[in-house]
Amino acid sequence: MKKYTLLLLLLFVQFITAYAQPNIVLIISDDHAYQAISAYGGRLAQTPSIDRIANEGAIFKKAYVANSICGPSRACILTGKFSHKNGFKDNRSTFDFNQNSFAKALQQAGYQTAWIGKMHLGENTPQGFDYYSILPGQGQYYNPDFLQTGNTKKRYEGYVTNVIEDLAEDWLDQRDAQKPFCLVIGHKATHRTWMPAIEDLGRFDSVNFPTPPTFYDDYSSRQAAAVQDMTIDKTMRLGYDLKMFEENQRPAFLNRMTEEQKTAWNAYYDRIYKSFKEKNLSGKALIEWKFQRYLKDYLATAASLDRNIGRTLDYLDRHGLSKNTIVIYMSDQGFYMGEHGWFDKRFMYEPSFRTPMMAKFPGVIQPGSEVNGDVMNIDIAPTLLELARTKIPAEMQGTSFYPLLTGKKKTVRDAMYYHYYEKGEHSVSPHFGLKTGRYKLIRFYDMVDSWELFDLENDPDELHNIYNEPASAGLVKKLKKDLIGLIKKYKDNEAEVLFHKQI
Ligand code: SGN
Ligand code: CA
Repeated sequence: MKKYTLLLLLLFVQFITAYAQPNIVLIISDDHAYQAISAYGGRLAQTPSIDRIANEGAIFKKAYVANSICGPSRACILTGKFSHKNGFKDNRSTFDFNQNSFAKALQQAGYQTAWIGKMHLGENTPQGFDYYSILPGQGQYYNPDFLQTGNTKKRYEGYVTNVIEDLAEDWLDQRDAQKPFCLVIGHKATHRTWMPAIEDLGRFDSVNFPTPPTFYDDYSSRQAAAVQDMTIDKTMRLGYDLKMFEENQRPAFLNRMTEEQKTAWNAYYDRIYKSFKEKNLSGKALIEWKFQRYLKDYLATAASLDRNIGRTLDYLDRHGLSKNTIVIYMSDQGFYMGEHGWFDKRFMYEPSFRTPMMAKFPGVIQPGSEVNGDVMNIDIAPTLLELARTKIPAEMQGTSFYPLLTGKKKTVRDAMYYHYYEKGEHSVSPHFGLKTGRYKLIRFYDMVDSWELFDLENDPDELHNIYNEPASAGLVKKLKKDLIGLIKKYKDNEAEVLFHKQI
């Protein structure tokens, strides 16, 4: 009899574990390019912790964003809606927290929720999070301030990526262990101006990075690419971005550093500056020197990011949480690591439209699997809600990719829609477009008025705009029909008017 009771108890525990709502850890970094992640085959640097998520779970080869810029991307992730529906179209917007979000839906489903780190959604008080500790705006790399639940502001000494992880672990320590949780960790790294932690200064000094094949792109056949302001050559600044300063022109950001941080920082960059001056570079040699310095600093911020993601994974292991927790790692968008001669993002071209993404969830996601179906950042919210076994609000425009995680399906969408709005910094013309498996059709409007069409199979680097070629006429007609179909489906009324506007 005793044996049966024990067996029943065991079955009951198994049943409860299998059906318990899983915990969710969503890690969103800022501007982290898939080219800089070793799990993607990138050879620029090793990212062992991020790769660990891919190895223990799945790597997404075709994850894309609806609007390739910080705040808008996070608003898409949170709401499961495109920018024209969630209202946060560019970084100057302020998010309307009165609308629904995965965080609010999870709270209603019994979750405790927290957002810690960079959020970048404007001035309004966050809703949907039992706890938040967020960087104001872009935040600071050194000794950052945080806005916390209850409208308090607190400064923490240390390097931002470490501090964010510390705060995330503190929250996990203090949470109610009886309830499932959803924790969003928003990292500032690898955002401009790429300030490494003291311990990572010089980490890549002995490495010479290869320039990408499109580094000296001449932008022929692509008007919008020709008028942007985001080249390593002209836009990237020697002082501001690459920290090359005369001793008597030290930058203001040093003022926040402790004496110890300042001394180590100046010792390192003064040495680089001295050797830079001695070289007296110009022309291509100067551009390539800037490229090297850019990558060294960027990848050093990524090294700290990767270490701290390792800390998150270790915490979950140490506390027996890994088994029932889905961990998703993604960036808010992709980034140019010198492709087309650029840094920054915004364009619907692959390096910025695509974003790195991987997820692990033992028992559900097969370790070492590869997801090749297209997914978008607006799909995150419905996916999380399906995982939590709660209702997906009808207004969410994304599609849950849960069947891709379990391997039940290979695709959840045939085509992807994109709309970028911001005008100003970096001079990228607003545009919208569609990507099917093989083709990409883009309509630039406002700063430049043009259409672009790329055959990604024959031209993966998107150098040849074939929109105006007579042989493309039939294809253009078909893709335009698909594009207007998506515009109507997603009710992007502004784009519908622009679509019909004659050039
Ligand atoms: C800042 C950066 C830009 C960057 C935007 C948007 N300039 O304005 O280079 O494109 O953020 O980035 S900086 O001089 O302030 O570094 S986003 O990731 O926040 O969208
Ligand atoms: Ca960003």
